Amino acid sequence: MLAKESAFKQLVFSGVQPTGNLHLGNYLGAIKRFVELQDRFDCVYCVVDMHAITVWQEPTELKKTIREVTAAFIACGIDPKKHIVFNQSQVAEHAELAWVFNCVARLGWLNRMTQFKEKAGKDRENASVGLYAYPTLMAADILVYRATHVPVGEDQKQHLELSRDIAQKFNNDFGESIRSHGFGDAFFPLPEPLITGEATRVMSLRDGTKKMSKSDPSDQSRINLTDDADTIALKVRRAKTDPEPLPSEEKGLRTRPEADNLVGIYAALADATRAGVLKEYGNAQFSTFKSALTDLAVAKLGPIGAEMKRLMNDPAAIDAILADGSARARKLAGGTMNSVKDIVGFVRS
Ligand code: AQP
Repeated sequence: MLAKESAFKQLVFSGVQPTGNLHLGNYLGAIKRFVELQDRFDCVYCVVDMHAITVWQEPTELKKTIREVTAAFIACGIDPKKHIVFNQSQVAEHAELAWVFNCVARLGWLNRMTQFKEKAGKDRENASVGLYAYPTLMAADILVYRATHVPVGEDQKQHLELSRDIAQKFNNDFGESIRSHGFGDAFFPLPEPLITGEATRVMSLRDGTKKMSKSDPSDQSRINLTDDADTIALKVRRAKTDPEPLPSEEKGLRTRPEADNLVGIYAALADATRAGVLKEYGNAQFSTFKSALTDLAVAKLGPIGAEMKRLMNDPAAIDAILADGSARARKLAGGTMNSVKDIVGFVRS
């Protein structure tokens, strides 16, 4: 029988790709949640640059976006002294454990991953091997810290389930070795996804059935964390809606994806619920609601964007945060990797 998950020290891990255009979805679905979890858990937050290169990244641009995501973490309120903030490529153990997991995960499991299908599109033969193996690297990111909780947006749920399958199979396949090395019945925890709140899947402002995404060619589809007040106001004003006023109850949003999205965004920004927002704005015209949403978004995002810009003016200070976080992450990851090598049967000096 597997050890209970509570047998593991509680630890939060999550990552964001430095692929440009950090947006409201990344903030509400992930980074805002990272900030909230800091009081209850030890946290490890990673700029996953090795994931980013699974699709082409311009090298000079990549350096800039790694620093930009780091600046966003700090500007949103993550404390890099109390917790660990670093970039993935500075901790080689992520890649090392990913290789072991490539040998644990099954082709059939990876073939089911919808993100690969969506990102590779019709030209699958031309996709990188890295894009295909993305989920095993993600499992390694989490499990190299033996993290127990992973805050992510809804789109990452399937990858998290795969991470749990990999952890479980490793624990089963190497069960005897795990026990003989004194690790009890399970070496890896089964990491829990934390997908909660009103904005686990923020949708495009141009199409309420499509996820808000960094790679959408239309900048009007998303609110970027660095957008100024005028740009936010324009994007909210132009956001697609339907002709009806807002419903007074949540069930009235079910068949209205654009209305549901805007109410969800408002609720998440205000730390409220959709029902609470509709209490105030039920039966309001979109013009009234959009103007309130603009004020709220500018009030919440304005200071973050300004702080990001200030931090980005001092890249050496950002690099120092990443160097310090990487050194601390390496210690934790190195310990796990030594144990994994012993469990798998590698000889090490
Ligand atoms: N629209 C979203 N709503 C809620 N959460 C979201 N996340 C992303 N989009 C939304 C969450 O943000 C975290 C970091 O995402 P990522 O940078 O690792 O990768 P991503 O999911 O590929 O981001 P994009 O914006 O969706 O990029 P593209 O355009 O490449 O598809 C994750 O926790 C994610 O769930």
